[in-house]
Amino acid sequence: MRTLTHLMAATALGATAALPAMADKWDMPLAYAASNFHSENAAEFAKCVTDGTGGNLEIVTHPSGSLFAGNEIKRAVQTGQANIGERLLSAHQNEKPIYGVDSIPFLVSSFDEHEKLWSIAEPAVARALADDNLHYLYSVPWPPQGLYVNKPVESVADLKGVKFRSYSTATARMAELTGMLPVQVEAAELSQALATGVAESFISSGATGYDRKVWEQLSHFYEVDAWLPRNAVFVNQDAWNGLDDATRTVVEGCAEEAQARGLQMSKDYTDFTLNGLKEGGMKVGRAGEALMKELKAIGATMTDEWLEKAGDEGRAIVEKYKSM
Ligand code: PCA
Repeated sequence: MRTLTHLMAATALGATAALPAMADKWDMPLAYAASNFHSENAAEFAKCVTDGTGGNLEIVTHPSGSLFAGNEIKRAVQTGQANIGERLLSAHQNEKPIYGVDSIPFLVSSFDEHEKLWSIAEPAVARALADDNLHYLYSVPWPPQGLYVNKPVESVADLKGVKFRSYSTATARMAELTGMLPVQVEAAELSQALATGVAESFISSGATGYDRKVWEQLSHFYEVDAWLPRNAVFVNQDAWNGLDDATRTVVEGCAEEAQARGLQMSKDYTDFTLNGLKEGGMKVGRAGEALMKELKAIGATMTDEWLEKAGDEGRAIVEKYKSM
């Protein structure tokens, strides 16, 4: 009997030693609706990792701010409350100006220009994230940003006193400089903010207006192409360090695919959602010349302010972009 027990214990030990590393499950908080292209892309990325590691690393996405609200996600991953997450980086420009490199008004107005800027800025952003205990994996741009309002607007004077929903320092600053009254609201709370009159205007992509069905409250979307901000996906540095090489290779491969796929999804979603706004009854079109001229003057002020804060690193990125 003693011998049998010993034998069983030895077999169990041997079997354990032969098993691969313990399977791990990572929760991935996302701020935007499950049907939004960023969230769909992240779900595909999560599946790619889960399948590619044979279930050794399972990633489970939690859209709509259901696990952590948008403005909590970066801190949650930094501190290891979640191992991985996605966040709109420009919402953290107040922490480090480099996080707002994608929100310098009117520096880039199209996907191609934006990708050119990002190819220069990406290493600096990754370094800033590393400094925040975050390992950068991939990022995807939102479509160009336009102005949503509940009335026709021909000049900045028409915006005075309008209650404005902001999602970043840049959107809030633009509101201030146009005489609007900014209040920070996550996309997940946007419909409610509009329905209760907390906000009556905002700057965003056609995508977010479409996701949140804003035609129920708002009448106009002016395409001003102010900038294209990015969502970034990052991993807690300690969690990343804990992965073996084979797992890291799978995650990196899936991330590279997600970055390319997400860019295409963003482009495809642009026209689809602008058409959706029109079908919802909104007037969608380019802003008039007078309004554009005034917004660009405000943009120039904001660009100077950003360059001042971002110092040599920021200036070098913008100068390199302009010289390309
Ligand atoms: N949608 C997000 C950020 C940029 C965008 O297009 C939002 O409005 O919160």
